[in-house]
Amino acid sequence: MTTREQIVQLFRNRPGEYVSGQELSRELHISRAAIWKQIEQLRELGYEIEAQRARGYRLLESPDLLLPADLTSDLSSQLVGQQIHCVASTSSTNQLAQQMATEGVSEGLVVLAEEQTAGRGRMGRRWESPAGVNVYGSILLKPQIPPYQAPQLTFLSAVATAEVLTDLYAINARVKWPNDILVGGRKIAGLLNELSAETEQIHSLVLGIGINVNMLAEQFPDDLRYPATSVRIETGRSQPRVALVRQLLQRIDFLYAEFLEQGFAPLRRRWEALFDLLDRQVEVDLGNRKISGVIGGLEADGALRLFLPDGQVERIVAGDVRPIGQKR
Ligand code: BT5
Repeated sequence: MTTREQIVQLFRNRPGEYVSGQELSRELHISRAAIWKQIEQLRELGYEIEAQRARGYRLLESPDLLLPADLTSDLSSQLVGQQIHCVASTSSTNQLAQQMATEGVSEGLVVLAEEQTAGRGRMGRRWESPAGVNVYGSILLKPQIPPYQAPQLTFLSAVATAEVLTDLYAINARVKWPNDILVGGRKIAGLLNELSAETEQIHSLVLGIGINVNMLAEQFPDDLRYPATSVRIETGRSQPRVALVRQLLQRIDFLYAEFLEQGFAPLRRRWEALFDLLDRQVEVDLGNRKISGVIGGLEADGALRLFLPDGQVERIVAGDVRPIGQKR
């Protein structure tokens, strides 16, 4: 934690109370003049801090910055977010989390950035990551499961994101196979899970989550593959990111524990409940050919089960799925 974050943490531990300059200086082992300088810097960042000569400092208002001290206060999770690393800017939080994993960081690490300069989508695509408005985060997991089961965990971040968006903002977030989160057919979040494993053992699984929170329509480029939206566009007002991230981490923590205890079944049920195309007639574009059939849900390895007209079952591992006809 930086000195600034430690100061914020001290304020957070005593909500609404004055903390004297003397106490801050004693706790942080720096001079009172240095404390004053730090307070000034916090004010520049948008913290509203009252100073009273006889009583000390009091935190009145915090800006919507993603800082570990803010995120961990009131965070009720066992594993996810026990360590949070926040940076102003990085190429990609997934890349940073992977790098930290090779340096031996524990499972549950969360990496967050205010901005990504090379945000990654799938298959070499780009994720638009302007500064200060959205959530760009990566969660490091090291599950003790055989690598072939790892794809099951890729549905965890989708379920967590869609459930939390729906709970917090009363917007109807739905999942699109394999891994998009849509509201009214518009993409509000994208997920990129990256696995590092050998045949027998998983080294790390990084769950990358990008959520459009306060992004405005004019901030989206024109050439997106799907129409896009943000929480702000859907709810009509800007939303604090700290509460969203806290809920998200708690949700992932819960779902991960549930997965480790009970396996894929509960997660699969949750995902299927968020999926509009279950039991629907669809057409799947496989790149070289198109097939149609009825979606029968998720297979244990994350493939989509498709019932073909001749009664055969086809497993879809990659492709574009589009509904045709009415729900049966
Ligand atoms: C994804 O890829 O949807 C995965 C995005 C994952 C982003 C997170 S942010 C934190 C972590 N660190 C990273 O570096 N990445 C993860 P894909 O399905 O390939 O979608 C990418 C496509 O979505 C692009 O080609 C654009 O057309 C479109 N797109 C790009 N940025 C967008 C945005 N902010 N909102 C909506 N659509 C976007």
